[in-house]
Amino acid sequence: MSEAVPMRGKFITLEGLEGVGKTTNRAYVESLLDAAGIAFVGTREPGGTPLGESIRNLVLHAGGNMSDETELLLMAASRVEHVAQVIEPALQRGKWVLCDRFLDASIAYQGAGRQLGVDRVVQVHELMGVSIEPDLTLLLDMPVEAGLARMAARGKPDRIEQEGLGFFERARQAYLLRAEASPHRVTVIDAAQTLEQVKSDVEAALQPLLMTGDAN
Ligand code: Z5A
Repeated sequence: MSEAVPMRGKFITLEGLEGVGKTTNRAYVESLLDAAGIAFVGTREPGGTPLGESIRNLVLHAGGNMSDETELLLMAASRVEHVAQVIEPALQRGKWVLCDRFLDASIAYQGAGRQLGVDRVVQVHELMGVSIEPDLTLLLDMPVEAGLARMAARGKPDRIEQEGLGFFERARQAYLLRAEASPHRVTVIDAAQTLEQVKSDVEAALQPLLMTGDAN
């Protein structure tokens, strides 16, 4: 007798600029999934696999110059491994995947921030066979300066965090355009609100998925 195939899990991503509260709200989403009895994998990009974490270290902390194209290819390489080894297998087993950043981040940072162009970023991923799309993306949005101010108390900025305001403004606009183009997938949350208000919006955005999802 053949085994029943589990219902495919849901894929949720958290996106936004520095300091908007992705890490904080990832923990909150995890607590909501736990409370709903949903088995999930929590992960991040760049990273999420041993190779991906090495790439993360390289791309965020490499000394000297790195071309923008190399930066894009490293982000994509980390993602290819992540999808193949972690995300897709988990979804196929019926687990949900909660990921801190995904393709939208490359479109925002490399496509718009580095001005490589959205089409080029999409083409690189198509070429590599990365076609998976999140079921829900929580885009935490707030003015660039406010996010950077939240991060000011943290230690030495990484290679990308050292960019100027123009870079982050372009990335923010690209994120908002992605949301406008895919309102069914991307929920924009005002990250400048109090944490309690943000959490309440996060929970509301998650509800429809929790209602349709298979709590396994
Ligand atoms: N990157 C890329 O270029 N291309 C790609 O394809 C991918 C990534 C995938 C690493 O990302 C870098 O890689 C990132 C983009 C690039 N670089 N930059 N610049 P990351 O996700 O690891 O790092 P990050 O974006 O810099 O995240 P972060 O610094 O950890 O920030 P966060 O997770 O969004 O924020 P947080 O740690 O949850 O909160 C920050 C502080 O604010 C903290 O003290 C909180 O307690 C506080 N906080 C949070 N919410 C609130 C509210 N609502 N009110 C008041 N205070 C709050």
